[in-house]
Amino acid sequence: PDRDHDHGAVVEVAKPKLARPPLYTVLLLNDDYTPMDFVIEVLMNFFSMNEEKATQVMLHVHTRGRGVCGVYTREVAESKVAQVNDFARMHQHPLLCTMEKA
Ligand code: TYC
Repeated sequence: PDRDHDHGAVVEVAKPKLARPPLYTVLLLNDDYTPMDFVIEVLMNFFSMNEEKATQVMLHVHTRGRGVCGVYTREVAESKVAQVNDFARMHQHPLLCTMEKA
């Protein structure tokens, strides 16, 4: 509380609280058919990973079943999921991208 200069009274100073937006994890799911190179291309082009990082994440998904592409606000996450799934379908691959609350 801040002291009021004239009267010594306690003055409540408004401190606007900015709530952090909820975050969402965007995930890739493994499947038996999508080529590894295609998954690497997706991770580089939609999630700004370099080739080394994209390869690591692709191999993690391949061996563990799912893996994290990134963490975003809801609207950005929804947009990534839609773009990746559209791109995969356009190339007739069954690759699935999904999101969940972080
Ligand atoms: N399992 C696929 C293969 O053996 C590769 C792959 C990796 C597919 C990650 C999807 O999200 C994926 N060709």
